[in-house]
Amino acid sequence: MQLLAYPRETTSLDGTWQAIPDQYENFEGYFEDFFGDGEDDMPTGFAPKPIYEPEASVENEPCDFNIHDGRSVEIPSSWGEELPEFRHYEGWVWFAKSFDCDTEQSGARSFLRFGAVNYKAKVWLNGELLGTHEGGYTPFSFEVTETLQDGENTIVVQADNQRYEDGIPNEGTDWFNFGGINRSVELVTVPQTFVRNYKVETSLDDEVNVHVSAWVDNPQTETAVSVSFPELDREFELTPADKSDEFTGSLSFTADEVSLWEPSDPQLYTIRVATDDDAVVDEVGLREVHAADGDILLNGESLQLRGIALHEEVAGKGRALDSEDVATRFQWINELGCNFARLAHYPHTEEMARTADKEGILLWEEVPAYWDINFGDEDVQELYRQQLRELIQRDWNRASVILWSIANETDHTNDTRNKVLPQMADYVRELDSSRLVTAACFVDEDDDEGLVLKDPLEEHLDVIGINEYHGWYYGDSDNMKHFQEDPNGTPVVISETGGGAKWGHHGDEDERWTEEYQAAIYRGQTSAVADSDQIVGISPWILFDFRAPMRQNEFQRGYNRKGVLDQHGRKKKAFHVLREFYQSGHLE
Ligand code: GCB
Repeated sequence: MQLLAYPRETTSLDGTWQAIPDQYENFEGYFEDFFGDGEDDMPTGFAPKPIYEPEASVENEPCDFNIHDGRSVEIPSSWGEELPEFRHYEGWVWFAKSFDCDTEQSGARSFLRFGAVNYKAKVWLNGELLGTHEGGYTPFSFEVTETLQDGENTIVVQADNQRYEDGIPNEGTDWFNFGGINRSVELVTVPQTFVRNYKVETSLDDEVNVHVSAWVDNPQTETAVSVSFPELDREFELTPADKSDEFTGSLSFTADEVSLWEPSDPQLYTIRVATDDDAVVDEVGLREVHAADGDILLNGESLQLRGIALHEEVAGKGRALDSEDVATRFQWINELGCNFARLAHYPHTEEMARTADKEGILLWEEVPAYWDINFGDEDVQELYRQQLRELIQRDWNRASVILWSIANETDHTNDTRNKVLPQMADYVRELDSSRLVTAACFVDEDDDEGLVLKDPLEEHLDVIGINEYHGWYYGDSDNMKHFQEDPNGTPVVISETGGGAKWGHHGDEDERWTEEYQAAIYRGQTSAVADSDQIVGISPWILFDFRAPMRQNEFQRGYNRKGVLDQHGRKKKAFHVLREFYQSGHLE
């Protein structure tokens, strides 16, 4: 179960770290040898200086790798932005940080938590290997109670951003592979018995029913778990469920006692989940989402999604967003008139969802199961489940998140994929049955039938995402008007549509790469979806231009130019077309 850190006071380990690139993967042996029996066998030229007992080092000993002698970098960051000479580097980088700890003062147990390290991480504390993690976008933590020392401590992280055939994503993506410790590192201290995670689910009948589960680490027979909503003046006890660490309970409010969370009124309430000597305090929205009769319903009312897709990227910073960057993104989203955003193609920083809760922006969140995943491999399937679990258990208390997406543009003629993706959809529902499951799929062109859905995954999804580029890669921009409504009546969201333009490049509407060409595509694409009953929303591709190594023509030069803003936030004409469409009332 994912350890929640945000509803607690934690000690930040962000700030200046040391970074040592290790392109030839030389140093792991020497680093490990230093702490083990192999110390004497180290080849002289590579021997690291002892790092915890400097007085033991031999004066003037040649040393090619010293964990304390790296380049200084600020964490969190993407290393290619911090160290421009490593802009295109994919490989190992060693990171180290020393910090002081007063173990008397800190809690009974301590955990080291990483918000995200792209792509693989191997972590040591004071020379002891804590463990490894794979997956570049989700948090992980290690218990360090026994390893943490009074006084100085040193964390060492080996980060590896190579792309792997059996990775998720695998080797090919249309986004830049920013390596590094891209999100915050924290020390979380807790009592012996503590609240590891909790989940709030709301369902509506005549009343507003709120079901709360809490996972307590190291529960004792006498452990009592209470939940309170101070603003609503309600408190209740949870009872142990069948699983030994889970406690559950429910309470109901009358409809006029609470304001349900919705985009136009994103009411949040304080929730406190506590054991005798521990408490997490958070803010949650109470709301119900489900799909029925071709609609997505929020609190029983059908929703139309006026959206935009975005990558997690800031020019000059890579994938390490700070609060100001998050605020800027929501400013753009609001200016467009959106009530919805697709956080593509991997879990973004958790601050995005926390801000979306406050701003009333509905979210689509996804894992990077993108294009060609090695679906048949059991380890890959396990990694897939792990990434889903880490995302879902991180964000399942965010009212803004309504859709979990399990895949993007995977091949629907691949039998293995068609066997595995339904299992992933089921797994998501096992973890969280209070949201909708989706995936971004293709629409097929059929001579007789027009545009139709032929993806067998459809029957396993609550909402179908369709990525279509009519007017850009193929066809006319308004071709989606030939979309054949699906007899199953599953709601459809156009999860991608759009075309490219270089900001400031002007010309005729039929001149590719001009802002005018892109704006004309947007006019066609939006008009085509405006009147379809089954299409209940769109999230055009994309809010801003982003780094993409496979885009290298004279207008692109390493950027995917499909943004309605460029990478600096400058508006293209399509921004205004989309804004006007959202103001027109077609998707109300
Ligand atoms: C897609 C992908 C997205 C690409 C986009 C494009 O369908 O899902 O990751 O960036 O097309 O620009 O072609």
